Amino acid sequence: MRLFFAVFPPRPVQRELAAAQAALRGNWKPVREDQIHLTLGFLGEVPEPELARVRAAGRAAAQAAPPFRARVRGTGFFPNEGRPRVWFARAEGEGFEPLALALREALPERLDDERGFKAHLTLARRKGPAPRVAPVVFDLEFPVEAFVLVESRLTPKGPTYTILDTFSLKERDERGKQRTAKGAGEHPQAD
Ligand code: 2AM
Repeated sequence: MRLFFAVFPPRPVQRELAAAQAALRGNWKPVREDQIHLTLGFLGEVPEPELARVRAAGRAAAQAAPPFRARVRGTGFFPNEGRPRVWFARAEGEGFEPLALALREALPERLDDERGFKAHLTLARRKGPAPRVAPVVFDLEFPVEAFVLVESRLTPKGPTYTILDTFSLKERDERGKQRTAKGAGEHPQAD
C-alpha cells in the first residue's frame, strides 16, 4: 500500500487555493480541490504487515507538537522557477517541522528524503509544455489540530485517497492549556 502522512486544510481554505488554479495555462494538471494537502512524510509502498508500526509512529509523532495555526501567503515552484514541475502554495506554522522530523525519526528507513522537508500544498503538476504561473498572494490561516495517514491508490483518472487514521495534536502543559482555555484565547475562532 502506498502511504503518506498529511495535513488537510479545511474545505474553505482548499476552495480558495483551488480558485487560484484558474490562472493555469497549458499542460498543468491541477490537484483536485478536496485533495489539496500538505505532506508531512511520503512513505511510498509499504507492505501491509508494517501498517501497525506506521500507525504507532503517527501516534508517537503527534506528541511532537501541540495544535498550532498554519498560514498560507504565497506560491512557488519545485524544483525551481527555471524548470518548474510542481506549483505550490507555501505554508508556515510552528508545528510542521517538528511533526515531519518526529515522523522521520520514527520511520527513518521510509522517510529519508534527502531534499528535506518544505511545508507546501501542491496546487498543480506540470505534465508537458506550460508557462509559469504568475505569483499569487493568499491571506489564509487555519488551525492544525490533527494530521492523517493516507492510502493513495493511483488510477488513470488520478489518485484516490483513503484516510486510514487520524492523529490528534494534544496540548501538553499548563501554559498550552491556558492558551486554549475558554475566555483566555488569543485567537478567537471566527472561522
Ligand atoms: P507533492 O505534493 O510535493 O507532490 C502523495 O503523493 C503526496 O506525497 C504528494 O503530496 C507528494 O508531494 C508527496 N510525495 C513526496 N515524495 C513523493 C514521491 N517520491 N512520489 C510521490 N509523491 C511524493
